[in-house]
Amino acid sequence: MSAGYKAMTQLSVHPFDHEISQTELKQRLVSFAHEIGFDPCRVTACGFAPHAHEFRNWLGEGGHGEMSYMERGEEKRCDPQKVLPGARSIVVLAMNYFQGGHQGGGTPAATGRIARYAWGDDYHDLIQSKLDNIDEFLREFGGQQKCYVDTGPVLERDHAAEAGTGWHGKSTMLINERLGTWFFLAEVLTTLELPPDEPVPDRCGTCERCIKACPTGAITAPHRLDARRCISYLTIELKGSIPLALRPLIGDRIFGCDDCLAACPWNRFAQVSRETAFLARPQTAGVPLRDYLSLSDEEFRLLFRNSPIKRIKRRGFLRNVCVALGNVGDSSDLAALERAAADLEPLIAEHAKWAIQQIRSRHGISPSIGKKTGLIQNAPRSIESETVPRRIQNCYERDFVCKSQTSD
Ligand code: B12
Ligand code: SF4
Ligand code: SF4
Repeated sequence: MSAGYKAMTQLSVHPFDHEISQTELKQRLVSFAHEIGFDPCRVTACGFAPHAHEFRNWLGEGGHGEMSYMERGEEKRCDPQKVLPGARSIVVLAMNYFQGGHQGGGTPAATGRIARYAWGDDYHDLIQSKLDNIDEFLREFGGQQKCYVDTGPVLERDHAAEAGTGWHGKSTMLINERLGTWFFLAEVLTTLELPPDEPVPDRCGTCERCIKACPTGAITAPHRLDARRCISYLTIELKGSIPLALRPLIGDRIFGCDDCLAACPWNRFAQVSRETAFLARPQTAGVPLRDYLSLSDEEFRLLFRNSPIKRIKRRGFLRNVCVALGNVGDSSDLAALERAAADLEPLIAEHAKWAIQQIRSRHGISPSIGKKTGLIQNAPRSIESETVPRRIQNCYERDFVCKSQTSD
């Protein structure tokens, strides 16, 4: 049980000893949610998703690409009663992850870009444990709950818009006038009836900056996103080969994409999150792209322990690194790419060969140069290529030292 929860229950009159009004229960819930790190916490009645029709059209057009879980959960996503029969309310929670500034170290072209949401620890684990606290809190008042963050069969943005957590931006991002777009959503479906909040007005106006900023044209019209073109989908969800035509448009992005978020003027008001777990990890700050290519499976797991990046495994991550190098790399990256072209994982090898071709044609390097001189195949590992494993070791050694010091 969290310290926050204990404090709240000590203050509260037990529900079975003393009836409290729905309004009072909601007030206590909101302050408890705030205390454990959520902001805002709002409520909507548990009804059919207002844009279920648009969601079904999106599936019908194949806008979800290979995300078959979206189809499997179709009925439940449209009707939350199918998720928790008898649910009366949906508590919508938001958690700010804005870190301020830019990812530390190096120039973006040399190091690759990772979407903000993945700079630090995995939000699923962190938020799920806080949702367990909310569940525990509501159980005290006789509620039965189902809690979700991202992975559940719920159209999260639809219910969040109903609760007034924000409005549906043209980028499809939910926008909150105080937080901008840099926040995660989570929902608690509950059998308790709580007073609903009001939706907020759409404040996009005539702006279309997100649509113009999208490098791949994935936002095909306001509120419509073709995931098959979205860099976030291509670098995270897609398991196989990245379509050739889209590779050059990915630029130096190696995990996710923030362009339509960064372009949104509502992010001018974003405040830095009070949750430090989302801060960028020192292990990956300023790592030259080519150095990632020397990671073994074990080193990859260590480097991205508790990070959202671990999900795509070494094969997916190195595939993305090859694409980024193909777009922004130069002749100094060829040696590392030649080694990756011989990787036992065919997905990595294929993307590395593509990257080599891109660099050669961009810099006018003849394919015979490396072969004749042996400069490329036999090139020693660059000094930097040793730094990733060393960084990992240093980090965990430091971690270990710090932990043992604090436990003294
Ligand atoms: C599948 C998915 C993806 C896919 C598809 C995204 C998409 N737009 O559909 C991909 C992999 C591309 C993706 C990318 C990202 N995702 Co995502 N994703 C999801 C997931 C699992 C489902 C989304 C979904 O249902 N899509 C189906 C389409 C039809 O729904 P939708 O795009 O949300 O559209 C809604 C509105 O646009 C509205 N609508 C439709 N038509 C119309 C018309 C009008 C006029 C209006 C007003 C509204 C409207 O209704 C739809 C249903 O609610 C949710 C979690 C969840 N369970 O909901 C997270 C989620 C949406 N993702 C999230 C994040 C953070 C991201 C990224 C920023 C990550 C990154 N940096 O790389 C990008 C942002 C890309 C973008 N512009 O959306 C957050 C968004 C938080 C927020 N503030 O909005 C969520 C909610 C996860 C979470 N729990 O925090 N994601
Ligand atoms: S996340 Fe990137 S690729 Fe996807 S819609 Fe937004 S700007 Fe386009
Ligand atoms: S960039 Fe403009 S149109 Fe796009 S979501 Fe933000 S305010 Fe709306």
